[in-house]
Amino acid sequence: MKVLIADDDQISRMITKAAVEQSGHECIVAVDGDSAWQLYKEHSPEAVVTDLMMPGLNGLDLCRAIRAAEEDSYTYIILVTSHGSRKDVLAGMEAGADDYVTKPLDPFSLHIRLLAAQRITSLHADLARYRSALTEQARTDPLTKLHNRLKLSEDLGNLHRNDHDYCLAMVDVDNFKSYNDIYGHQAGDAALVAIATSLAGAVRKSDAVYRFGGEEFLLVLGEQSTASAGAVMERVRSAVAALRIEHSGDPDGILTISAGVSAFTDGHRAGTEQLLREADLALYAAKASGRNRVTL
Ligand code: GH3
Ligand code: MG
Ligand code: MG
Ligand code: MG
Repeated sequence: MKVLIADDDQISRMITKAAVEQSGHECIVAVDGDSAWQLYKEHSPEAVVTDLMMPGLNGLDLCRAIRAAEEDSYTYIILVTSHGSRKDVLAGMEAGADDYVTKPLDPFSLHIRLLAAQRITSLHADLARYRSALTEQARTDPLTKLHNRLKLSEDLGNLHRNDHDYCLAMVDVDNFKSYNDIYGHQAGDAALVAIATSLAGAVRKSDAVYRFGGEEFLLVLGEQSTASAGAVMERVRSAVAALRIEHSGDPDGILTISAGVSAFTDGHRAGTEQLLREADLALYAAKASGRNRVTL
């Protein structure tokens, strides 16, 4: 572990440092509470061994500052108290410390506490990884691996909050019901994956592609105008057609998509629901006028 030591007394500092190193850990040493806080932010140590009484930021302040700053990580905090008085220990634990040792420091006492620290911090690291994997999974469509609607509503919320211009493109696969009927559901699934990959590959890194529903996708494009979003979508449409996935039930003989575009720009700042409706209406027009096309 990376262990931060905070003590204003030079002798105590050296004793603590020797004990921590003897336990096989890496040391970062601070001469008071303020520099301990700076070093904490700089190095994110797994454990902190801190004196209670220090000028400036004291041990209790340091505990509170660390606990307030923690998000996904957990820092195991061990207080070094000269008195070992119940009152000091209670205040320390209430401020966020996990354990304490008394001065004069017994290296063995510190060693066994650092073993506990290691176990607790690695458990917290596992939990943080698990939590972030779940967060990711909850926002991913399992078939296509695209973002799902939960992620879409979060992203649209952020775009609106930041007042950024963007365009929406609602995409629907043409005659897909008959594709399933002719080629089977499994082939249908494989075609959806191929189309999803093609959509994601045809837009810029800053644009985002979501699976909106069964064979419907939504693209969020960081475009300034409907016209330029239309040009992007025309490229996307031809990229899907270029896959040349055979579909005998389609007039073109291949799987194609239709798309409808709406825009959140200076002239038009409608709400999310309204923009989705507008993109859907444009999509409906694309379908009605013959499919395999983009409508603004
Ligand atoms: P249109 O050109 O008007 O969009 O015709 P369509 O046949 O694509 O439209 P419709 O909405 O009637 O059919 C959509 C079909 O998409 C119905 C459903 O079986 C299929 N579908 C939806 N989700 C999935 C999926 O996850 N896998 C597969 N294989 N098919 C799906
Ligand atoms: Mg002191
Ligand atoms: Mg549909
Ligand atoms: Mg369809």
